[in-house]
Amino acid sequence: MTTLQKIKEIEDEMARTQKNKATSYHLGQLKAKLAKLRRDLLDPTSGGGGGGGGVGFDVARTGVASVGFVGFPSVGKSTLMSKLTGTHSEVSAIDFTTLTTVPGTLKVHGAPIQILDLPGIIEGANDGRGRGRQVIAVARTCNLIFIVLDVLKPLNDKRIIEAELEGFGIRLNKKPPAITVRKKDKGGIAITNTVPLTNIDHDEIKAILSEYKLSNCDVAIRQPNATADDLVDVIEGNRVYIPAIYVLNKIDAISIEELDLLYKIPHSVPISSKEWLNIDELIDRMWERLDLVRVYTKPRKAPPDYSQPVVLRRGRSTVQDFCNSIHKEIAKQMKYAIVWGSSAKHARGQKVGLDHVLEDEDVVHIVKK
Ligand SMILES: Nc1nc2c(ncn2[C@@H]2O[C@H](COP(=O)(O)OP(=O)(O)OP(=O)(O)O)[C@@H](O)[C@H]2O)c(=O)[nH]1
Ligand SMILES: [Mg+2]
Repeated sequence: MTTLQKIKEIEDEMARTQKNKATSYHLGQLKAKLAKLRRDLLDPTSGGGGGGGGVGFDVARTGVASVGFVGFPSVGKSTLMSKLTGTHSEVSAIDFTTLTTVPGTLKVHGAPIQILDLPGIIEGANDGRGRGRQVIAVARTCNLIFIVLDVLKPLNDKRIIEAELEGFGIRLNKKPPAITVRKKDKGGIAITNTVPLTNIDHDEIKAILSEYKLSNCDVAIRQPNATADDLVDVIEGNRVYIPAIYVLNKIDAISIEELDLLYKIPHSVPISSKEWLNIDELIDRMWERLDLVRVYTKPRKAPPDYSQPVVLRRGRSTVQDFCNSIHKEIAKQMKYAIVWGSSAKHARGQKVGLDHVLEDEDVVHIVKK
């Protein structure tokens, strides 16, 4: 039996099995088995077929952050990309027009953002159909994913694409689950929870641990409504958590009433790339979700330079990161820095060291030794 057939068999069995006290151990086992098979499928060395990269998919990464466009063929990805960046990416009414990654750059609030137009995917992409696997491998490395949907097509397409990305270990608009699994040498299994367990019970947890041969470990659950999938994600460990925006394209072709309904979809922005409708909102939301930190430098006895911000990513926005992104020698030469803006304690500026965490639109002056 091939890995794909095994996956299908387990999925069918899970669909047949009702979740209750008597079946939860068995369901937990199945979930863990499924996750392991999916991992086999994606690992090119395991014989599951197909790798991550592929000819034409490795593009030079520029800019401080990247946005990847994922969607079915002909939803308008290339139309949007070409108009946003001014980079030509072939557009046509024929499916699978784009065959490789086409990179372009869009400057937002002074920050260069790399935009990656990708080929259309089809259902079954993460099982190795079409170029889907390479496309999703690129998406895995992006800081934000635009899931582009055609509003004239069934909304179920959204579910299909989400499932494809999830099958590849991408978690959309989600934080890593607040669950820890700590291995020990002996002592068996100890489960503690600071929140009530509403979606998972001890039997299911034990089944999953046993499937991963974890017979001695401490499991701590702090995640409200944690599920078996959350636990599997923590044990598997190679998940990526990426923000996503659902770009609902071609609204020029629908009525206002239909448009009102679309606005109810969380994390979505309805647009028309062809008629250039609502693109400002899309760029605003993109900026918001990228969550970048712009820092302006202030030379001695001169006003800050607001034209060229140093752009950092949240979580990597200390004074040290700021120095390094200008030149690697600067941090060594620095005596202290003066910071103005929201990260500073007072308006007249605060004296800080390399560890200080900067906020968006702060102004920094470096004092050398
Ligand atoms: N009505 C309407 N048509 C659009 C819009 N955006 C794109 N199209 C049309 O949809 C078709 C497909 O556009 P592309 O930009 O090539 O789509 P794609 O998603 O890049 O397609 P692949 O590269 O094949 O995956 C073309 O005929 C476009 O003119 C839009 O906002 N409204
Ligand atoms: Mg295209």
